[in-house]
Amino acid sequence: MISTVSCPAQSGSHTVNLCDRYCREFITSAEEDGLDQLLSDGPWLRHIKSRAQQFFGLVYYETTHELPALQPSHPHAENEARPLQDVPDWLMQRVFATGVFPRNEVNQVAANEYLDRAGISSHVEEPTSFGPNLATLSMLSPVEMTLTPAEEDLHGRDGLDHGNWVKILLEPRSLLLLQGESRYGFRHGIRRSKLVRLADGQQLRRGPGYRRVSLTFRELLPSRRQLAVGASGRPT
Ligand SMILES: O=C(O)CCC(=O)C(=O)O
Repeated sequence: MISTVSCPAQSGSHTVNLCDRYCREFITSAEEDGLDQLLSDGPWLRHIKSRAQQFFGLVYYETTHELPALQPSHPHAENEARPLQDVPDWLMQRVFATGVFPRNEVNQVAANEYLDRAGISSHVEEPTSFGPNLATLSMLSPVEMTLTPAEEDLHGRDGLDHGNWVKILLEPRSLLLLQGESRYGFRHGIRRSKLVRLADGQQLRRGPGYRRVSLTFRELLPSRRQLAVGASGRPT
C-alpha cells in the first residue's frame, strides 16, 4: 500500500530515507469529503494565531510557553476534545495497517486547518511529549513540507533561506509517516511560501481561498506538560 517518493531525498550533505514513508491516494476523494464534513461538525479551536485546530482523543499542543487550554490535565481536556471514536474506524484501521504504530498506540488525532499562506514552524516533536511514531494525512490542497537537519541553525523563527533541507510535496489524500531518523534527526515544518511546486512541474499559488487540512496521528506520553486549569483558565 505504501509507495515511494524521491528515495533517498537529498538535503545539502544529508539524505533522509523516505522509502516506504509516503503513500499517495491513501484515501479516496469520497473519503476525503466525508472527513472534511466530520471536521465541519467542529468545534475548531482558535488558541493559536496561525491555524485552527481540532483534537480527537487527548488535547495537547506543544509550545515553548505554558498554554493551559492546549496542555490541560484531565478532566479539563474533555471539554475541548472530541472522542477518539469519532475518527472513523476504517481510517484508524488503515493507518494501523501501515505498521507505523506497532502497538496501535495512537491516543490523539490532531486536525490542523491552513488557510491562505498559513504554515507551521519547523520543529522536532518533543520526545518527552510524543511517542516515536507519527503519521500525517493531507487533505484538500497540496503543500510542501520542509525537513531540515535538526542540527541546522534556523536563524530565527521563519528561518533563513539556507537551502539545507528536503522538501516533500504532500498531496491531498496522501499519508506521510515520520519515525526514526526522519522523526528525530530532522525538523519538519511548513513555510509561508506563496508557491507550491507540484509533481507535474506546475506551481500552485497559495493565497485567499487556499485551504489545506491535515490529520496527525500521534501517541502522547504522560511526561508531556499537563497544567491544572482554574476557573480563570489560568494554570493553578
Ligand atoms: O499539517 C501537517 O501535515 C503537519 C502537522 C505537524 O507538523 C504537527 O502538528 O506537529
